[in-house]
Amino acid sequence: MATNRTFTMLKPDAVEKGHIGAILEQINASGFRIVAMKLTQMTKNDAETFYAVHKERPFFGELVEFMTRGPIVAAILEKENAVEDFRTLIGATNPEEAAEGTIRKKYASSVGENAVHGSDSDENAEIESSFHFAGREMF
Ligand code: ABT
Ligand code: MG
Repeated sequence: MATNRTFTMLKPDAVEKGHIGAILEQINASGFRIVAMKLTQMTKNDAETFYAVHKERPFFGELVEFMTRGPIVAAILEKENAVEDFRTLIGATNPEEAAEGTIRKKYASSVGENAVHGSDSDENAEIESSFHFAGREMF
């Protein structure tokens, strides 16, 4: 299996509740190497662009509102099979359906406020990483 990269955000709910350290600890313990990382806040325009695929969905307004309400931790992670393994580590979108021990099971409160993002394909990992980071910020 080739080493590749995925993109993650610790969302405003996780940051507000003080879970940055615990989540990064679990990410590191699961074998991911941090290649880029920063605390940042998305503007309304950023969130509308980042989540453009969900534009027609009924929850789009709330999603943009939520993702812009406070700072997030954006990061790029490297590991063998990074995209799939990170989705496994975070668990299902709805924390009630997330497996025991996953990040969403432990730290998410609802489908809307689900603590963490993980890219869903290698292609999206690339697009999302370059949305948030310049080349000189990736190591
Ligand atoms: P993300 O990692 O945020 O992309 O979540 P995931 O890929 O697991 O889930 P998708 B389906 O991509 O959801 C995107 C965001 O929309 C929110 N959402 C989703 C709702 O608020 N209500 C819903 O009914 C559904 C299906 C969850 C995701 N979160 N954010 N932020
Ligand atoms: Mg998604």
